Amino acid sequence: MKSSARRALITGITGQDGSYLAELLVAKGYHVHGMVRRSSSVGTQRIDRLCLDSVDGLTLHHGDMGDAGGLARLIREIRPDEVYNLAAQSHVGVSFEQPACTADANAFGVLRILEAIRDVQDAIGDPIRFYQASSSELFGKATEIPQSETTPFHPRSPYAVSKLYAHWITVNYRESYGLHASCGILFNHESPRRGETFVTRKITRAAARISLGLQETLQLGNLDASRDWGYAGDYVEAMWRMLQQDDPDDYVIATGETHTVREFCEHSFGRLGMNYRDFVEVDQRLFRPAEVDALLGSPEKAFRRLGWRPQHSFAELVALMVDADLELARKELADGTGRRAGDSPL
Ligand code: NAP
Ligand code: G4F
Repeated sequence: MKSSARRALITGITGQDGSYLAELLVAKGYHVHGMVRRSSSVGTQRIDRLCLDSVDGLTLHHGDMGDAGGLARLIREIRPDEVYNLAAQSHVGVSFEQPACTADANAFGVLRILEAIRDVQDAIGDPIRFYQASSSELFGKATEIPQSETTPFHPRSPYAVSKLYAHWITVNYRESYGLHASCGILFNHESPRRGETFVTRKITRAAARISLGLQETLQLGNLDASRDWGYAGDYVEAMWRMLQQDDPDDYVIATGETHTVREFCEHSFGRLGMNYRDFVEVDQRLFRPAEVDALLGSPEKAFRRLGWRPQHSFAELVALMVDADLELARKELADGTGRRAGDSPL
């Protein structure tokens, strides 16, 4: 029996985007089902507040992108109206160290979900709309500036190659079986909930800790890479809008502005009255075997068709991340929990 509330399944609900999307969908009256993988320690911090606030609007299930049977059972039991596939080994640098497990979760995991959706849809007749988290990493060694939906792909990492398969298998299931399946080609998006080993969060966390004497230096790799950085809270709205369209399609989601890692450092340390040059050290071990030098998105199609616009500027993004990390660092100082050893070497 289907209840009247629309049902959404989010894989990767414990991640940065999953937590913002879950909040958005619960606020819109959805019943959200979140897939969580089993871990030796609980990893649901980003959705803890939501779990407390929306007892009736959120149900968590165990599942893993590697487990085809479990994914199929979940979709059969939940019978979601919408599936948002956000689960992935999402760190580009780590994908060079773990290419096979990256491919299994990010590429074949998507195939497993698409197969499950196809089977359930055929059996029950109700359409299930599907969102795939594609990435600007697909453009890699980009042949056009800015990059749009028609720019050729040239992936530069095992992560990007896995996302390339995921992207094309989603397009293929749309064309072959008529699935309402859309890919959001999202450029980098950040927030205070960003994982601590991605460069933006690594910088804002370190700047805050250094300003309070909890850390002395920050080791980074390539400072000259540039990215089109937006705010994650804005980007999940675009995901939802894609699935509300009559016809499925693929969309670039970006701000249309690019900044270097060096500029991100300047702004972050500058907000706390410091010069990044006094604290940042370049560590050759943090360079990647193949780099994506520059990314800049053209979100024109999303502006026109989805009516979507980013709501936060680059300066606002840096400010909200630095301020949140300063609050966290103050708490660490007060609790005595700050790690004196400093930043993660990753
Ligand atoms: P994230 O914070 O790293 O979250 C990834 C999520 O996937 C986590 O919930 C993680 O669970 C889960 N996961 C990883 N491997 C899994 C597996 N084998 N089975 C089940 N769940 C698994 O990533 P994000 O920044 O929110 O990004 C969301 C999605 O968008 C990802 O697919 C990413 O590749 C893609 N994307 C991100 C960006 C960006 O700038 N953020 C841009 C383009 C595309 P745990 O909590 O247990 O680790
Ligand atoms: O923050 P990053 O690790 O993000 P990257 O590689 O752009 O990937 C993120 O965005 C993609 C969208 O384009 C997503 F698909 C993906 O899932 C992920 O969310 O690195 C950004 C840049 C790179 O050029 C990297 O070489 O920063 C450079 N960088 C310099 N020093 C560093 C560091 N990156 C990390 N993680 N750590 C460093 O110390």
